Amino acid sequence: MEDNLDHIHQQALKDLAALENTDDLQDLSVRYLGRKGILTQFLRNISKLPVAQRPAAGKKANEIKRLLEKAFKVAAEKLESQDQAAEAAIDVSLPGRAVACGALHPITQINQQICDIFSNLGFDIAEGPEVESDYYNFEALNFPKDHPARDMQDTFFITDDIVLRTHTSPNQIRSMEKQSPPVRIIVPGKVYRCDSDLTHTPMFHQVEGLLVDENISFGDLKGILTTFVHQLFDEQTSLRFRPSFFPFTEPSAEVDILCVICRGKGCRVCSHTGWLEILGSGMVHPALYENVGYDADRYTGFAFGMGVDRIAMLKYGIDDIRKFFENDIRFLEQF
Ligand code: 2NL
Repeated sequence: MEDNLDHIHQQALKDLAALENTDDLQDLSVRYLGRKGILTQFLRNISKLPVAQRPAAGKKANEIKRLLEKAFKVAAEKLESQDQAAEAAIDVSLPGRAVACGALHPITQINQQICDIFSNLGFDIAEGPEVESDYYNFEALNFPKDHPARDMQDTFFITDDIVLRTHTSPNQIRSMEKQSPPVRIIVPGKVYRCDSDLTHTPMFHQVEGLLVDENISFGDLKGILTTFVHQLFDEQTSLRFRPSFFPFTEPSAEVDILCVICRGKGCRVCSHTGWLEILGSGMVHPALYENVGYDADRYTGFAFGMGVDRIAMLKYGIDDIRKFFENDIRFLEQF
């Protein structure tokens, strides 16, 4: 009988120790000490014991009841303070944490805008390798060996014959080798030149374009590039074509746009000229047609090239190109 009581006592203490919340404590209290609880039941049944056993059993049962009541009280206090600590750790009045949301890099955005404009004008997108042979990067583009024009490009050489492409033009050569005119392509991609300062990084992004067909004139070049500038900036952005030199075009022209900051009045960004240079262009040099097997008497065409990073700097008013590559989220989030 007394063993039985000890067993109830021990079991109750074990159950108490395993408790995790106040609701379960309530249930457990009812199970042992409630009106129909195990211990209460035991006390009631004492009257059915032989008379000699009753006083000892009653005494022991009451003592265990008292001990258990105390243990339940201690457990209740412990659980209560645990609940309070948990509530304090979670401040439900705080605003929720914002989910970090990624965005396209400003250069990617401008690159896509440029490609979209030319796609709508009927150009296909062509892409190719960043490691090129001397032939595709220079020779086929009418840079003769040892010609000083190669120095213009600050080339990274991998071997005497293999380079990091200094422009995306090698892909236009590959495209012309693969298909006959009409050719209308736009070639975006990373290019490499050994140059580094406020406005130059050793890797930058270029978009070049090429259109070859019968009866293509410098007027077509001006028309396409004017439409492009008006769509990328706005209709009020005038263009100016200045004579220039590239080995792969003849004649060649550099294209300036009216300064997007001061609208021609003169400011720091345009070095007080009122104009900003944004692309190089020209009529494809006939020597290139020889190299790709086109009939230079039948076909003419124009080509152009622009630096995406430089255009992104102008559009967003950024004065240090290196900001694009530092991956500072506070800078990148603004676009
Ligand atoms: C610039 C100048 C230019 C081209 C790139 C080209 C390509 C072929 C044939 C002829 Cl396959 N031309 N590309 C033409 C003129 C200028 O880029 O300042 N780029 C940042």
